Amino acid sequence: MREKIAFVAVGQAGGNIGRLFEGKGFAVLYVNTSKEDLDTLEHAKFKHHISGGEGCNKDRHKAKQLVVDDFDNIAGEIESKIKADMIFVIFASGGGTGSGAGPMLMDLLIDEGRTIGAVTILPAPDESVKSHINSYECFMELTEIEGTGACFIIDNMRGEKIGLNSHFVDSFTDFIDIPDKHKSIRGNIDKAEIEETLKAHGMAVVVSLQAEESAEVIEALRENAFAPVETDRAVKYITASMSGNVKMSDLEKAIGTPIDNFQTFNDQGTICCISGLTYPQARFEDIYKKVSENKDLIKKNLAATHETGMKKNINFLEDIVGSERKTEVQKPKSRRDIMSKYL
Ligand SMILES: Nc1nc2c(ncn2[C@@H]2O[C@H](COP(=O)(O)OP(=O)(O)OP(=O)(O)O)[C@@H](O)[C@H]2O)c(=O)[nH]1
Ligand SMILES: [Mg+2]
Repeated sequence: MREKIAFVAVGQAGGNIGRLFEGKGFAVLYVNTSKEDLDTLEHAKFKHHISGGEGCNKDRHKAKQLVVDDFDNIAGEIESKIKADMIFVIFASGGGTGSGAGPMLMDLLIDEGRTIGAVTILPAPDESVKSHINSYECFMELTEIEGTGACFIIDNMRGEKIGLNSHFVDSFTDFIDIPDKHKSIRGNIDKAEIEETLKAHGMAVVVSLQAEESAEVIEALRENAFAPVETDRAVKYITASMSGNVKMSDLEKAIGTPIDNFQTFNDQGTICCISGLTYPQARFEDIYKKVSENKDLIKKNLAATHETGMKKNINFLEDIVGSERKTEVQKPKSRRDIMSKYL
């Protein structure tokens, strides 16, 4: 199953998580505008430096332009280095390179017969306003792309970054390994069912824990799914290998009734992935709030540096803060159309 899934790791955070996946035996292509960041990835097999890039210092627009100019090379690297049915693009939403390039890359990579998903990161509440602006913009773009697969969200609010990285990578890998490792006369999960779970459009959450009771699993899911779980949340699949007294009926009661469930059993621990979830609107609202609350302060600060060429940034900020919810964009047809949507 591991050969069916590959990763494109963009930016520094993407690289940190990509390394862990490469360590688990997955194919990973590291992409960055910063050569220095790429150099820190020792023993990484496939690296691509976006030509002309010297880092993006939290400037999403700069990242997008660089990706547009270098897209043929990036696409070529993906085709030749990581052949897989499913590609997950990994990026932080709060920086420049990954945040700017991530959604646009996903959009450009979608084609028939291949699933493009995401592993992305939300900034912790104590991070800068700039990180929050970037994150909000990034998710506005990401959630508008049609035809994407599962989008996993690591929330830096939930703990220390490096710990969150390995926690996620371990849980995801445990999930992928279910068909090979867990066989039960009471029911099996096959590779096609894992794939179907990961193809579902929307947010996905995965947990793997030593749990004997349903309540422990539900608690872990709630923690990862932005508790308290928002009401009227949709869910498409619940896929779980369960141990002890953990029961699918309990999970459904707590999470919501999915379109389908896939289940197997084992005696070591419970691994559960829920997919096709609605995005965490309440958490996005918090991010938006932090940006709006600081709007006047940011404007004042930027006005003070007006003469030094910062005026463009004021407009940039107003564009974001003023746009609230962008209206639905029609799915563009050509690569050029997709690119221009982001610039
Ligand atoms: N969970 C997690 N978050 C990280 C990690 N590294 C950075 N972040 C978060 O990611 C955001 C910054 O993104 P980076 O990946 O450093 O930025 P980048 O994509 O390299 O972009 P630029 O350096 O601005 O061009 C912030 O919100 C950080 O808190 C990591 O290893 N794990
Ligand atoms: Mg960086």
